[in-house]
Amino acid sequence: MSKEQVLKEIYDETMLGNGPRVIELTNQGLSEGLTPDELLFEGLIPSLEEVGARFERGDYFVPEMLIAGRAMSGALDILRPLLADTGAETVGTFLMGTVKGDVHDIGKNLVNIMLEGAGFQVIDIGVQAPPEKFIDAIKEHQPDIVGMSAFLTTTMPMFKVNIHELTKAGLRDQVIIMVGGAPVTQEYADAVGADGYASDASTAVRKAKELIAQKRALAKA
Ligand code: B1M
Repeated sequence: MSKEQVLKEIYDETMLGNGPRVIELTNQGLSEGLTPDELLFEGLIPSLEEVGARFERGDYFVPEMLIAGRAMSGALDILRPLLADTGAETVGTFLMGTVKGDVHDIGKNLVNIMLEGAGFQVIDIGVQAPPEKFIDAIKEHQPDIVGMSAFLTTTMPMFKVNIHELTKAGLRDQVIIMVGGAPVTQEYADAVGADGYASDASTAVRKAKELIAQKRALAKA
């Protein structure tokens, strides 16, 4: 099978939620010389984007989104060590969670993989994380950055709630706060008082490094 055929089939089978076949194709793609980035950005992610578009048009429903998401997660499990294996040194600690009320985690997991690959130690507190969970984890792990993901317009307001609760707990100034997720924008991040925003996983890594460098430079001055 050519590389193009593998990518096309990954796209189609992810959309159909055929998890075992997507895993098979991911392994086949790797053995035929496709890079993890190609599999991700030219096969898996475009497929989920189309799933979302079909859901919006009313052609797909929640079960179809669910099985497509599971198929993507299976492929990510294979790609995770390959994407993360850059031998980079630890550059900081990143605490990451999807906010309360939101179960989406594929995007968050992808950001985590890229962060790990860039040398961050990542602590993942999972999905539907209430403010108390962020607070307890900050106290326990003392991260440099707290990342919050929200994928629904109805859960984005949890950023503001979380930041308010962190401020009340006296923790706001100890950490850098980054937010992200499909409906989030730079304007929204500014409005809720976050320190940083990124639209995708690789930008998130760049932004995280930039924010840590700024904070360390300020601490030295
Ligand atoms: Co849901 N869902 N979903 N869904 N789902 C979306 C998000 C939606 C856009 C689909 C649509 O209508 N087009 C829509 C939200 C609309 C809105 O609010 N604007 C939607 C909806 C409505 C819902 C339900 C309400 C449906 C219902 O029940 N009626 C429901 C909500 C459940 C809940 O959370 N309470 C629901 C449920 C689900 C499933 C469980 C079935 C499943 C989730 C599976 C899982 O995550 N384990 C699911 C899926 C799969 C999707 C779509 C199809 C795919 C999401 C995804 O994984 N994308 C999605 C449509 C879409 O996004 N095209 C959709 C791929 C991923 C790599 O991209 O998540 O954007 P993304 O992550 C990116 C960036 O956002 C960024 O980097 C990531 C990697 O590049 N990023 C950050 C993420 N976090 C970051 C943090 C950062 C920085 C960057 O700093 C800290």
